[in-house]
Amino acid sequence: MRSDILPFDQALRDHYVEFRADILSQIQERINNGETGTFSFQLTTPWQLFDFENVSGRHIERGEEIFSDHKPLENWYYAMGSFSYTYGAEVTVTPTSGGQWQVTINSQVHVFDRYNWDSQKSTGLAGATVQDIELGRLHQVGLAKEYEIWGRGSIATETFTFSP
Ligand SMILES: [Ca+2]
Repeated sequence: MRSDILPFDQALRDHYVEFRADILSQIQERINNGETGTFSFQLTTPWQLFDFENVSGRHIERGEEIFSDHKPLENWYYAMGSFSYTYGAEVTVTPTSGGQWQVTINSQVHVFDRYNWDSQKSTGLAGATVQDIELGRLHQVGLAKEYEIWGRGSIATETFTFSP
């Protein structure tokens, strides 16, 4: 998914920078509060929204032939539209010599989407505009089904030395 949706990959990189800064300030706070031995904690970020139509440097409008150069991106767009993601991490901090600490962050990306039909929106599909409310009616009569998508990435490990 990250390799198909490069703007999402970039959003994750940017989000991880913020997440890592939050982790470091939590570590700093715990050490300030008197931690002297190894400690661990878990942290998750609030859910973030990834919206194809809000990707910087790229103007995307429904119904436009904008994915002709990148089929996998188009597939994700039609399967999920906008979706939510979050980072979760397990952090372990161990004192080393000279007042420094070794930090290990095991982090993982989670993705969530509820594929439902929104009567305010329409999508250009095969040259025709299909109103979402029509698709919603299909759902109501049992021809199409709303569903949820949950996904998670592999665990990434980062280890480094932290000087309070
Ligand atoms: Ca969606």
